[in-house]
Amino acid sequence: MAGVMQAAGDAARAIESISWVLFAGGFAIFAGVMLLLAASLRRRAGTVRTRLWIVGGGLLFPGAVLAALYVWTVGMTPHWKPVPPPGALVVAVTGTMWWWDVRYRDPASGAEIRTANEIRIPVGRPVYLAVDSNDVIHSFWVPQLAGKLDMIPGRLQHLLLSADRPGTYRGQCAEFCGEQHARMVLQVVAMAPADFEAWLAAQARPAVSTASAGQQAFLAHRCNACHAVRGVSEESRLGPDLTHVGSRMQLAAGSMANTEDGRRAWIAHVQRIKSGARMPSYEKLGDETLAVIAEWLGTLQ
Ligand code: HEC
Ligand SMILES: [Cu+2]
Repeated sequence: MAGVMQAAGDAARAIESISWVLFAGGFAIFAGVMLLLAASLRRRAGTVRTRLWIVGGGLLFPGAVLAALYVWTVGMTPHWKPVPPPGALVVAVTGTMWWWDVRYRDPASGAEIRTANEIRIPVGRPVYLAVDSNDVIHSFWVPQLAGKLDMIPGRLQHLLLSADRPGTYRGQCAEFCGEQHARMVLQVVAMAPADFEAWLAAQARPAVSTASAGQQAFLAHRCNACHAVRGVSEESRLGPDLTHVGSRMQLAAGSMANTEDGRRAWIAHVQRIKSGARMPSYEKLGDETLAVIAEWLGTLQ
């Protein structure tokens, strides 16, 4: 279980410590109250100093505890940073019903690199996420790395996180956003810095245009009306950028594994797999066409 209590970065670790203190403190106070209750039942009326207990236990004690928690947690909460700290990797993430559009800048050329549903980051380097939404309010939440941040249309917000060990950290939209909210999953993959640089350089390259039957079918059936494949077609942004779709682990925001069968099933039966998704089902293309498209998409590494 990859949850809040297995923090893998500073922002999440603050939340983990606060949670432990709240659990332990809450339990201790609950146990104390139960002991007092038991003791009070054994006393005879008139021997308890009511006023002392009301003022001390009912006002001063909770006041002191809450004030201390307030000072401690405010000090620990990561502060909002209007600009990225030096050396940070900047990544833009836009929530869309029901997937995640992810953009990087190519450090070599400054060009934009788009991908979807998967954010790769270098271990140990601060990552400054610029987060917003295309439609309704979503919420960015990768419990092992940081707290939640709402993704609000028309408002750019920032989240600073870092991973201190390599791994794949699951994220999930945490604000109900419509029928496929549950299938709005994202993966954050923390990699060794050199591996990350190599991955980013590969993502920066356009897809190699081939005269394959798969590419021809993709264009002939106007998949590019919604999907960009850099180097092949640069049209719409209504759907995820597919330039390097073959390099991703999962399809359609965690709906299925990114295998050839998975891609074929997805294209044919979108509305059965993720009903309401903003892409039509393409059973009508027939097995052979679906197979060549699925195969070609797999070559887009
Ligand atoms: C009307 C717009 C539209 C058209 C046309 C369209 N798609 Fe999509 N496609 C989408 C959207 C939106 C998603 C994201 C769905 C989701 O995850 O909720 C998507 C997701 C996908 C994915 C998964 C991508 C990922 O990163 O997980 C693949 C693969 C895909 N489409 C292939 C195709 C192919 C092949 C065609 C043509 C036969 C096609 N699409 C036509 C809108 C479209
Ligand atoms: Cu959601």
